[in-house]
Amino acid sequence: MLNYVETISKELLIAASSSIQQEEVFVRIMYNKIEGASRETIEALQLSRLRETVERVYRLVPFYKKKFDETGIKPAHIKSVSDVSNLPFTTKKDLREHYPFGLFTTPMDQIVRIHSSSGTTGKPTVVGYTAHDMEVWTEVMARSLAMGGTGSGDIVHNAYGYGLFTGGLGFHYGAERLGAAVVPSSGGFTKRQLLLMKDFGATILCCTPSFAMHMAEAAKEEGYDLKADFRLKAGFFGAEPASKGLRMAIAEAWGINYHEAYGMSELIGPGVAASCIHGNLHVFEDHFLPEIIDPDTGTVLPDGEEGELVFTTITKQALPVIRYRTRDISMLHREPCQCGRTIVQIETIKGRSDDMLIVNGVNVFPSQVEHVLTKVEGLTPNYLIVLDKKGVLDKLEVWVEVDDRTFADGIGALETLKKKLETEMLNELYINVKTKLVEPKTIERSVGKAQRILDKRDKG
Ligand code: DLL
Repeated sequence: MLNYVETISKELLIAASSSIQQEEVFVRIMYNKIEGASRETIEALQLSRLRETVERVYRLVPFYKKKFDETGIKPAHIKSVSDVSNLPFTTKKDLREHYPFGLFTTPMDQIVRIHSSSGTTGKPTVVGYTAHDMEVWTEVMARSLAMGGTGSGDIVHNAYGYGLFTGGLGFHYGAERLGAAVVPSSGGFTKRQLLLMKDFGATILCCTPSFAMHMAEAAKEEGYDLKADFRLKAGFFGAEPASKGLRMAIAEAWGINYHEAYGMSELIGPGVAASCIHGNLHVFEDHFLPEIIDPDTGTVLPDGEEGELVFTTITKQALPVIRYRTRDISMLHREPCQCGRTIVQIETIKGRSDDMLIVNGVNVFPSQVEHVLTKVEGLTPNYLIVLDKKGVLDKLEVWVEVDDRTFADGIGALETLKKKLETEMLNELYINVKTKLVEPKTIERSVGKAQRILDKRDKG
């Protein structure tokens, strides 16, 4: 019987008629090789890369040397992949305290790119790439996009922001590597985006889930027929959490396969994990070593248990990070996927531990609220969570837009809908949530990451 890599190779080689196509096929086979490898092969590769990385940061970055010395850890102590859990954590605060380039391992003449995350307070987080880092990034982005069958002949409409944000340029390089034609449209200008997507015959859409939903709504308003006027077959959505309901609504509205893209600038940008045709989110663990920890104690948790994702980069040159605390809540799975990939899977991100709302002692993730909204007929996934104080108690209110039809049905229908929604919220979140149904198109849309929370509790 042919193994996974051989099956793919055979299928692709049969499909490839020209030599250029054959070359692309070989690139894809190379990418796929590690993704379907045995656990021993993956771990052997990870161990040698981990050792190199640990040795590198110990030798070149005083911050790491000091931290390792304080805990009595030496690079030579890394004997197996699981030994990574003996190393100290790195946090966003550490990056900020070494602003801008203090944790780089290379002199600036080897840096070819700098990105930075906006950050609402204080200094931004700055990340740098060597030429080799750019090559790794391009590879993992190509591998992400290949999960949706992207290749030459595809038109990739890239509506992630270009600039300091890693989304736009990350997807750009990956799509080009696969031989696809990229339309670098960046964010905003919804109507023009729709026009270009239709006229250029975009087959792949890349943007945040909230913007994908917004574009679907705008397209309907403009009188487009989403399935007949567009040629989209797949989309790569990420940079923010999206509930199952929202993911399904986007796939349904556009008539496409929904692929998720996960990553963060501190690790590389997008390209840390991507979901396959079966909807499983695979980590490119030949470059990023994941762990799940208890966010309060720092203890490593077993597969299948929910906690905070921690990553160690094992091929980065300019800015390797050791046990970086992402604050993202997820869990690991290692069962082989139907797609043939054996690389570890992460559960779709539930939210960030620092986004978790504590309402009168009960933990609530915005994604849970969104999940309820997408289950109730008559609502749109446009919402705002408003937190306030009433005396000593927290008050959580959800403002949500109703769809045009429900709005036209009048007060009676809205009252019934409101009651239904509040009951569903209580069942899902175990707290009383006040809801406010608002007119269609009254909640502000975002072109990048959506802002869903308004917390008024701290202010006076
Ligand atoms: O958002 C990189 C990216 C761009 C990923 C485009 C995917 C697509 P940062 O701006 O540094 O980088 O933000 C990283 O965004 O820690 C998560 O909290 C969140 N995030 C990213 N992808 C997902 C996702 C980019 N698929 C932070 N689901 C991360 C949920 C996500 N949250």
